[in-house]
Amino acid sequence: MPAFPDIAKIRYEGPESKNPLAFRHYDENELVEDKSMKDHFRFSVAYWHTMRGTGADPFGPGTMLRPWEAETDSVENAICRARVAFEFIEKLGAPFYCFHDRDVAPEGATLDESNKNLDAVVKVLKEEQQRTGIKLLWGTANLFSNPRYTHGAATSCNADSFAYAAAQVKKMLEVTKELGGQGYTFWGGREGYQCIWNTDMRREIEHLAAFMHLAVDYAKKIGFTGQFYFEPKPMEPTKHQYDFDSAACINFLRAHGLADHVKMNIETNHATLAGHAVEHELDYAGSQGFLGSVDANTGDLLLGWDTDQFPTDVYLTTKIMLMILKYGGFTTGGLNFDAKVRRESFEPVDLFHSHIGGMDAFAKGLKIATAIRAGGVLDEMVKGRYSSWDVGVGAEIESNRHDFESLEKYMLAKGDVTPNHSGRQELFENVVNRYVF
Ligand code: XUL
Ligand code: CO
Repeated sequence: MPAFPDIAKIRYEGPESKNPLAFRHYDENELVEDKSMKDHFRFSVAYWHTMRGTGADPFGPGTMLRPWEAETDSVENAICRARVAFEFIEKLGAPFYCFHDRDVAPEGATLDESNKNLDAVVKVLKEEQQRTGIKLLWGTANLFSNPRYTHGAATSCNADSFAYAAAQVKKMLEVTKELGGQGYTFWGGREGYQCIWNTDMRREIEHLAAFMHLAVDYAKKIGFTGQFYFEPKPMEPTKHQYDFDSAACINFLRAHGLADHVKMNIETNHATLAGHAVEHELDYAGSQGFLGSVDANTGDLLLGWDTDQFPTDVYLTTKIMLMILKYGGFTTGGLNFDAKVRRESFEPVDLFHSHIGGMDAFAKGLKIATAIRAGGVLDEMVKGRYSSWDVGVGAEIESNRHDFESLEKYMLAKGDVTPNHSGRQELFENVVNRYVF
């Protein structure tokens, strides 16, 4: 019995289409800069939101109508849900999905039972992957929901929490390898603290690094060659998360010998919570050689928490795609919709509307981004702004031909700095808008 009997495969119908269950801009086969849209985006569905989101919030219980869900969270129900997930992803036409261990299979009474539950569902996920050709973008482990992680996992004051988390990640690395997953994501969950008085920060950060090294070592041991990612998030659930933003994460990776093994998974809403724009986070990670993957969503700028909404703003998707293209496009990574439908959007069809809207917004953003690149005006203007570095003293400094004494001599002879170029921010904004409308 299909879970979405009235919904056929979502097709591209073009910009004039009024069909709410069709793409207007996302045509997976269309070539843009010599690459199909499908390969540019590598869209992924997040199992935890799309299949497990209930719509619960701090003020009330879940609202989602999901006729395929049974009352109890059994392995049988998890298997039925996995089949529904693949019906959904296949009809949507997304090539990838992502999940945490506890999203796909219920936690058992013991670690051993949890592992067996996971194995039973993974068998079905593998079957469904083979049937549909849908692939696993990355796997991860839920190291934050169970009360055993109240103080965090790798950064907990309780060494047993670290050990339990290690066992969970060990299992998920095996599962991710079994499913041909192209990556593995560390998201801090509760890796941070609430109160400085009860916290040994140096020790906690060293434990986090040790944990990642153990994961890298185990991946090597079992032959898992996927890319590791670290996902920054500045707050929620703890007040001070150690993985605050790209800069903090990259510093941590470099300081602890992890730079060759781990790249960044940048999420829009997490960037906003850090007081950054996502393009800042992407440019920072990309310019440092750490850009790996993207959790595509958006936050509500008036609410100020992690609302995980579907992205529909073409300025946002244009900026993201400009950065992805600037750094050479995805290799192992992709655009994972770490986004959920609103509590009020409780019907199954809303899952389609939300993903279709996000995919179309990215398709339009990609087209605008490639037009900006092809036009070349923006690049030329940026280059012009830095032209003092292309000749004379600028070029000499860049090629290490100066020291403080020679620069002092140069300035004593020259006298003072003459302001050269206006920043022309308004003109830059207008140039971008030429391509948007
Ligand atoms: C939480 C979040 C996670 C990670 C994966 O805010 O973004 O779902 O993406 O653990
Ligand atoms: Co995320």
